Amino acid sequence: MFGAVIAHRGLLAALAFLPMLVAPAVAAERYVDQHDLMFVPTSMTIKAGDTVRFTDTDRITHNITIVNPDGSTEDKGMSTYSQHIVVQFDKPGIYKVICRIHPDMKMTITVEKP
Ligand SMILES: [Cu+2]
Repeated sequence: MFGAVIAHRGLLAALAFLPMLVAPAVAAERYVDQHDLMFVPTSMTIKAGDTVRFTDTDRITHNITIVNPDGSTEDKGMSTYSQHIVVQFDKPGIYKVICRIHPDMKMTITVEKP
């Protein structure tokens, strides 16, 4: 009986680790600055499911608008100095990121299959 309890606990311990063994790679967070009226960097390649943290390091207000691969847009809002906006990219494709306030600010994010 005692041995059975020990074995049971061992099985539970093994099951607890199972998700770590079978789970896909954890999504990464990548970083982009809005600096000197530019996105830095101006392009990056990420995996589907990753998030990108856009940080406004200018002392002015910027906007984050995502242009999806199909041309539709999603306005993610405004940021001011030191604030950030986090966007998750779930589907593969080529996305543009623009600032509605400063038309010259743009970057490309290529999202690959995970
Ligand atoms: Cu801007």
